[in-house]
Amino acid sequence: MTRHERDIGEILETLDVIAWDGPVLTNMSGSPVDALEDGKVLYLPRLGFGLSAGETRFLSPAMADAAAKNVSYHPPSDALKHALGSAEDLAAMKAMLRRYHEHALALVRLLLPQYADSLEIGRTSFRPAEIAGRRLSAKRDDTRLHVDAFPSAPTGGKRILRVFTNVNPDGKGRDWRLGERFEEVALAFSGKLPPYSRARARFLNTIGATKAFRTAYDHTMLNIHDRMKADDEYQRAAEQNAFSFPPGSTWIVYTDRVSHAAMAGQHLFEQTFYLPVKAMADPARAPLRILERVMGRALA
Ligand SMILES: O=C(O)CCC(=O)C(=O)O
Ligand SMILES: [Fe+2]
Repeated sequence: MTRHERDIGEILETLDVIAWDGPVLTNMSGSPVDALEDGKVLYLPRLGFGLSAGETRFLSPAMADAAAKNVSYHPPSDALKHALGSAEDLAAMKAMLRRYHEHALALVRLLLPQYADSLEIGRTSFRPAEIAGRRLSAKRDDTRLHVDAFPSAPTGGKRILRVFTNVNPDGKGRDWRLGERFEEVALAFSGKLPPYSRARARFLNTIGATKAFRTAYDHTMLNIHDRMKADDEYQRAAEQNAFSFPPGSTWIVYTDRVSHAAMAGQHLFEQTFYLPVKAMADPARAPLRILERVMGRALA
């Protein structure tokens, strides 16, 4: 089977933004929200995240605990996790992640003003470890094409919107693969799933294995995520485009809908947001609704 690519312009929508609070120069025909909801990646090639002279020392895998690999920050509670260093280092790292969070929030408010009142703030992460060559189980291996779905953090259908910025100081890109459209993914992987059990979902929630109740939607997405990653032939032969996001660039993507894999790269910032389906410009484009159409039943 020959592997197909799409024209990269069908996948990336490029916007010229050089400051986190604007202005935005674009010759896009539609709006940024339209492109995103349609499954495109908003690519901002000239929007970087500047580190101060003191912060560049954090560009080292030694700053994150070995098991987690990423430093994580929760803006609503101001809690920093998985960071290593002196009390002073931790305070400075926290301030750096907080600043990234504020920039990412300003950016989504600028580009996606219709979401401003409905966005929920998720975690901010700093990823100082090289991602190529890690040995992980298929399920945890983000070098395999997947749509995001997290075993312990069900969304109930809420969208997962993420902002990424490559801050690599040595000119190294963040090498991604971008896969086929979600409609195709849904057709390929939503058949013959293990049955959903509300009783099991309740149990998982009661014992704290999930942070919220795992709905039929979450069950479906998690199974699709795992099946995509486990399928070697799919990984090899599915339609996909390689793209390297250079240092000093930012991209925004609905990772619950866009099939993606991160192959190589080091030093990245990321901010996660959640958006209720009803806050979308067109809720019919949510994975929840697409899956319901493909599977012919309600999932929420
Ligand atoms: O670290 C990256 O470049 C992206 C990994 C990934 O799949 C994700 O964050 O959803
Ligand atoms: Fe992912």
